[in-house]
Amino acid sequence: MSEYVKNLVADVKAKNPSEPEFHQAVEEVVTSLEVVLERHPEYRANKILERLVEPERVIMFRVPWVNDRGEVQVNRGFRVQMNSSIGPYKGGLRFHPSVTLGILKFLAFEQVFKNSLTTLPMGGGKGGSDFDPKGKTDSEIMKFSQSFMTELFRHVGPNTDVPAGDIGVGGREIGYLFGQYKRLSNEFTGVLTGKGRNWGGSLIRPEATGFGVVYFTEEMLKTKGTNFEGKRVAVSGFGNVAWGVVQKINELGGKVVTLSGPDGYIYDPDGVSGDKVNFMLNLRLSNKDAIADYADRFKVEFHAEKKPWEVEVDIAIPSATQNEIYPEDAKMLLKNGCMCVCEAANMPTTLEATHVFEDAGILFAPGKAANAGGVAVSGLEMAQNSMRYSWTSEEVDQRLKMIMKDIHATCVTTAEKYGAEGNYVLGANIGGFIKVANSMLDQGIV
Ligand code: 2IT
Repeated sequence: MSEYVKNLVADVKAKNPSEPEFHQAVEEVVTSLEVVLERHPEYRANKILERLVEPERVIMFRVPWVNDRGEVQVNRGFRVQMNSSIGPYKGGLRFHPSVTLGILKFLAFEQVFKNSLTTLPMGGGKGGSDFDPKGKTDSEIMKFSQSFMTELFRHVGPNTDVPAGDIGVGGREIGYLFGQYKRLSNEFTGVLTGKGRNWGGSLIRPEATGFGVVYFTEEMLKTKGTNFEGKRVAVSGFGNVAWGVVQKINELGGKVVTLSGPDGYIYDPDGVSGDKVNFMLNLRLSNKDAIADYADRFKVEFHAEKKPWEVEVDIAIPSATQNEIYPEDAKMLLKNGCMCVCEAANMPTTLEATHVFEDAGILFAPGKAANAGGVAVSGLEMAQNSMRYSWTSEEVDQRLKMIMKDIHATCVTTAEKYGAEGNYVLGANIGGFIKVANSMLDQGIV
């Protein structure tokens, strides 16, 4: 690491204590950027990196609401507006008890590069709350979402900041948030993406993250002359992203043999297909945040408190949350012959585990490239809303496929250009960075 990058990372740590995930995301990106900084002194001279690690704006607010028993509840709400150099802030909302400012800053930071990679004009942001949907009733989720939007509405808008879903926020929550925004602003507008298909949502948005990940993985496999046919795949999570991943892998002839939740993982040697895929959707809607019911229902193995990375598979697609693959998990995957790891979640692999994969030379793609299909179709939803028009599923899917191919090509050619052939982490970080950095240069010191 150069002195400059070392000092930059040290400054970020000193200035943002107790935000380890943010430090991790920054360290990964700026380390990849060293070669670019050498070739382009103007980035350093204009303090592009120092500006990138400082959010343009952070909004924190109280979210008071009343539960079904009449008790007053107080949660914390956030929106991190990270960077708007290439478009309005864009990024999801996460409702989960683990949400802190640091978690959202890491996600917003990642989102800046991810959105740049999509080829669409979107800046980066992220928001959410420490609200725990687990065990809540539908009416409690509605009341919370309405209170959350009662403050957020003054900070967002179709040309300012366009939130969407993330963990704990799906079509149902987006509906409640949208209803409240419309009521407060007296405007029917594309302020959120992931909307219902009857009221401005894009077809394929619910599946887009998962489908995009699989299209990206297909491109990676192609570089090794292979495909999904007959491949065994370990998937973690069971939510919206995993659901899209499973569907598309089935279509392409692969077999998903694991799913996981905070309670453990299930091993289904016959593959998650048919009715089992619909079952996943109902599990998420049940607000139980557990996978054990799948094992009961379909009579398969359940491994309590364990992660799926101990199963013998060809491909691993972590689709749950950050930091779920540690070096020991990475080594286990390699030992069992895994040849490709594609991140569907945001930063599911620790820095150390990433190095294990890199040293082994297997195919490894970072989330900011591989899972960009979700936000890409959000961008397409914004385009359709602006036109007051909607495209067919085929049209949206076709565009999604093209975008994922583009992102893959950007990663591959950028890595080659900077002397790191096959390094998707470097390719994605540099590829995402250049467009944002040049736009910042164009727009002056702001
Ligand atoms: O992590 C992500 O890219 C998302 N949660 C989707 C963001 C979006 O605006 O669609």
